[in-house]
Amino acid sequence: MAEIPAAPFPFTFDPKSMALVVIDMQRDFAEPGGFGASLGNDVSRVQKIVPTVKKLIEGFRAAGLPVIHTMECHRPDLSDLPPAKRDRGNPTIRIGDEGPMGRVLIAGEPGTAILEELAPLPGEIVIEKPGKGAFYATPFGDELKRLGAQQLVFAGVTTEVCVQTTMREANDRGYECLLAEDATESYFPEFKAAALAMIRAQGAIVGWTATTDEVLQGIADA
Ligand code: C5J
Repeated sequence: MAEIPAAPFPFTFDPKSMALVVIDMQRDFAEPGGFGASLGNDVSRVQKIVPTVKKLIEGFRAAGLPVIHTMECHRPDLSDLPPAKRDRGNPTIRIGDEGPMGRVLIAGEPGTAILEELAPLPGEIVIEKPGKGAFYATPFGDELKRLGAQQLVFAGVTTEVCVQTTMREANDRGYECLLAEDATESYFPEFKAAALAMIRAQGAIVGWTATTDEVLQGIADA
């Protein structure tokens, strides 16, 4: 077994069962004119982690380990968008509306795409998810089983919403989860700090956290 010097204690792993899950690094959350900005958020916070997420992705690829990407998005007919989700908040444009980057958070629209720098390679798994968690109404669980993945490293946005929800869902399903601290971000720095603390509290009740360099060093030493 290999080891990453994580908090609250080292994360031991078998490289054969490791995968990277990159959550929702989409233009709609990172660029002006998208869903995140429509809710009044400072999207530059998300842009700042792009080089670190890229480094993590490239490290997994170089080690021959799977990279899975998720995208929060809905069908063009909105049949998978509960009114409770569409009506929430006070955005300038709602999910499904026409915005500067096409229809907001709709599959296939320019704004829904993963950022170009982090684009999936042909053959990498891309999970389109209508919820905050990646297991709900998607083939994510089946894909993890197919890969034989048991230990998951997480990156992406936002820390306390889609990342934490997916980590909690994965933890309940028996996966061991580690969040790369500097490859995730929130629009609210205090929520990011709280989410990291919650995840590793009580002896890793949801999982572990470590820096991208610590993760990549652990993989390189394995
Ligand atoms: C949000 C996400 N925050 N990907 N989505 O609505 O975290």
